[in-house]
Amino acid sequence: MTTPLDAYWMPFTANRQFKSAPRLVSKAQGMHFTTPEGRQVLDGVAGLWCVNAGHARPRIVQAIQAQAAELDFAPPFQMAHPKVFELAERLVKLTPPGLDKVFFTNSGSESVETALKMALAYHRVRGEGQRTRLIGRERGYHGVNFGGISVGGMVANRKMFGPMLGGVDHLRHTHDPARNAFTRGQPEHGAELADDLERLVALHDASTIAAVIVEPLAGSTGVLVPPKGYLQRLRSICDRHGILLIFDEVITGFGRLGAPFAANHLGVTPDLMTVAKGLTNGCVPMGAVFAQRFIHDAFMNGPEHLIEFFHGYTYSGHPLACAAALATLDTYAEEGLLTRASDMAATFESAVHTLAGLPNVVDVRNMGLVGGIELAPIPGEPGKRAFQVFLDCWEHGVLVRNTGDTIALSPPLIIEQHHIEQIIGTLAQAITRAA
Ligand code: PXG
Repeated sequence: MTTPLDAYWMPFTANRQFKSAPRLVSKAQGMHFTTPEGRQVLDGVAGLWCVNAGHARPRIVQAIQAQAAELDFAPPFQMAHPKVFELAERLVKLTPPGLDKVFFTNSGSESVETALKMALAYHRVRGEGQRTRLIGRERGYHGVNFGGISVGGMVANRKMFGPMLGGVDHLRHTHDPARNAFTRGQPEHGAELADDLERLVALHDASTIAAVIVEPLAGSTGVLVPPKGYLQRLRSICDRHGILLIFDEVITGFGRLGAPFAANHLGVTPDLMTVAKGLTNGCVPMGAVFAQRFIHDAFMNGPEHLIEFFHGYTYSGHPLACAAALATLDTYAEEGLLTRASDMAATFESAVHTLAGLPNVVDVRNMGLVGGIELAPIPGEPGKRAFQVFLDCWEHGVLVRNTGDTIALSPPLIIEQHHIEQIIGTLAQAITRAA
């Protein structure tokens, strides 16, 4: 390495470990990264759950190049450019009926903050300003900003940062290995955990609760698949009490489970839905919040020259991001990628579950093109075994993701059988070596 590594403080990274043995990628194409030394690494995680159509897709590359030359920036407040409208219209055709309005952001974290603010302001504009309480879930991940870590439930993301937002409470998580370990697809047990919301209503009163936010499938915490009927039950409790339901679809959006969104796949429509990542195939930062028409319409009151929702980002609906997103949607449509995970799910499921008998594998979970392999921690050193497996796979040409002691897989949706075999084969050897 000739480039000094000192100045860059890396995000969500063991900086000292990394800088002692750097892992760099300098090119990417299709299912593979290439390292500066010219080594090919198969991408088992779509970059970071985002490169759903695979890397360097020509249509997307060309769209970004052309857009940079044509219109580099357009002010997003009191002004706009044509592609942002075109993109919004295209997107709401993919969402479940009712989610007809879309607000643009630049990341999943910003989408979450936006959705939480929309929920609070929605209740206020309709005269229920006392609904200020936000409910998240243990083990939830909703990005790293203050709203997101407040409703989130991963302790390492919370404990360093003070009291965070007030008036937040949490549902229990749905992980129940005693009853559900090694389930293929959605677990049988746990729908009743949605009743935690009834308990919180009994504790706080529904009139104080604005919204509940959950990931339909919790990714970052280590792939927790929703128990059968759980999200339906949450939906009906929200309906009963006038509480908004927010789905954080930052990783489940854009085909990960076999339909455009988990909401379509599971037949449960939230009131607000956050996305990012696969929206632009990871090429240009962009996020979005989909809102039910009734939420949007509640804001459309008062004098017409006044701003209805005091929120937005300099780069909301950035022209480069819009061009990338439009070309991404074209690529998804041309190749049927938003439903391809359902075609591949059975093959992927069988392959992932072959890891079940290996040393220290305590659970295997899967849904669509998402897999989670949970390992027994090394006593006294939580997270270390999965980190070893991650490093071993990287050295043997496969990129996987470790979180806690779980290995997560979320490959590009263009994956073929032989890629699945390579990922699982490499992982099996790495898990065996980590015993
Ligand atoms: N919500 C969810 C459900 C996410 O998975 C975010 C929000 C935040 O998105 P941004 O774009 O602000 O990072 C995410 C991000 C992992 C991992 O290891 C997953 C994410 C981020 C970092 C690591 O699975 N997802």
